[in-house]
Amino acid sequence: MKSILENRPALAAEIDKVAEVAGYLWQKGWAERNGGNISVNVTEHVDDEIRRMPAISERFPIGTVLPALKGCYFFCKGTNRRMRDLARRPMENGSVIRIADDCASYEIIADAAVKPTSELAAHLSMHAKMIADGKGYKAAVHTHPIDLVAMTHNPEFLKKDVLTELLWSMIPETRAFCPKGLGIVPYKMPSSVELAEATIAALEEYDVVMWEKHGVCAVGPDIFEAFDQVDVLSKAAQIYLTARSMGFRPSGTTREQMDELQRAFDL
Ligand code: 2HA
Ligand code: ZN
Repeated sequence: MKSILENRPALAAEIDKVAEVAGYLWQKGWAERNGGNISVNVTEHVDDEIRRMPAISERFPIGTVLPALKGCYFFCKGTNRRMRDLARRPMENGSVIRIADDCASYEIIADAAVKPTSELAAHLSMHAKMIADGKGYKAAVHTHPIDLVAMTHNPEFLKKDVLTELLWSMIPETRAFCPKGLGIVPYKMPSSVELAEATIAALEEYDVVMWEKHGVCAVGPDIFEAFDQVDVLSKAAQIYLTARSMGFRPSGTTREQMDELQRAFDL
């Protein structure tokens, strides 16, 4: 069977990036079994031939109505699929979906009838928010970084911006490359619409959002940028945990040092 990627180098390049990041998530230990998911808005790569492609699945409800997604197409990791398999064979472990005109349902169009991620409501809600924001963001990742998830088991770190300030103070790059910090979403049932709604509310202020005792979500212009933000935050968490395991509380950079950085980089 002909792949949708054939003779579409720009679309194929986006899927290559997804596969590369899927490999990183596995290597980092953030993607046990089917843990985590990736989605990319690929509408800009859609031509008339793709628009005419018949559905290869029934129509499934999203669980919520997202008018901003009318006419949009997404590549999504498949539900119950492993990140490490997505890395090697993206089109067998993910699929391209088309949002139906009712903006409340979708159908799969290529390459195989792989049903998308169980967190589809959250992913598509994030994409609707990204379109509304108009900043050209196209990618969303949800993953389970050990260090950051562990930190959410401390109620102190769930208070607004406590974790952000701590992570910023561990290494200057965190302040520079994750300037909005880390939003916190209190625990909600995985895959629920409530989790999706709380996530997009938190994205008003942040590009990376922590789901208490579950994982992170990050958005960005492409999947590399979304991944980088989680990577930077996880590095800061590692520095904190390494210092604690050496038996001391890290002093952290001072508020003055952070403010100096903010001015220098216009953050
Ligand atoms: O896709 O991570 O939150 C598996 C998950 C659900
Ligand atoms: Zn998860």
